[in-house]
Amino acid sequence: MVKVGIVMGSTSDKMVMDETCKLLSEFGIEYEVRILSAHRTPDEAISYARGAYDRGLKVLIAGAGGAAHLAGVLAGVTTLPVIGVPMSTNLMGGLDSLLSIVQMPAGVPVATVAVGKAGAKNAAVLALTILGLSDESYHQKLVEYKESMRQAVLANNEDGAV
Ligand code: RP5
Repeated sequence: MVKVGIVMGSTSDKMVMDETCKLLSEFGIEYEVRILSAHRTPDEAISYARGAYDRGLKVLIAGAGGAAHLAGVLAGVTTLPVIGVPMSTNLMGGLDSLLSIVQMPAGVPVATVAVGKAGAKNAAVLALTILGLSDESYHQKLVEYKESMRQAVLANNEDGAV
């Protein structure tokens, strides 16, 4: 059953948001992807977010860049947690995207992750964390993921590795 809805403002966001998809697949989390824009297809973006809870989705992830209003618009019409992924842009490396997503008014949070691919990966990890609160199998995946990161870092200190 699909648990996570990934929405991106443009196909130009796809290369970055593929990182979210890859990691969700690794975690065994079913997801769906939509290209919907807060500016170019506002009605469809809002309608998608409005129906997401009733369709059984648990988390929405929105990737957008520039005047990145997508995550905020989705958050305005859903009770699901919304994670925002800012795209890198030519303006100060994506600071425009980051501020557009993170600076939400009180009462309408968007869980904003880092700009670019690191953020796209963290959106998947955060989705796993949220799902893990009510499903032990996802929690176990998170425990294993963290342990594998720990092992990978420590391996750098083995004889001859550095
Ligand atoms: C945003 O505008 C999209 O999320 C994308 O990051 C940015 C540029 O979109 P394109 O002009 O490349 O379609 O809405």
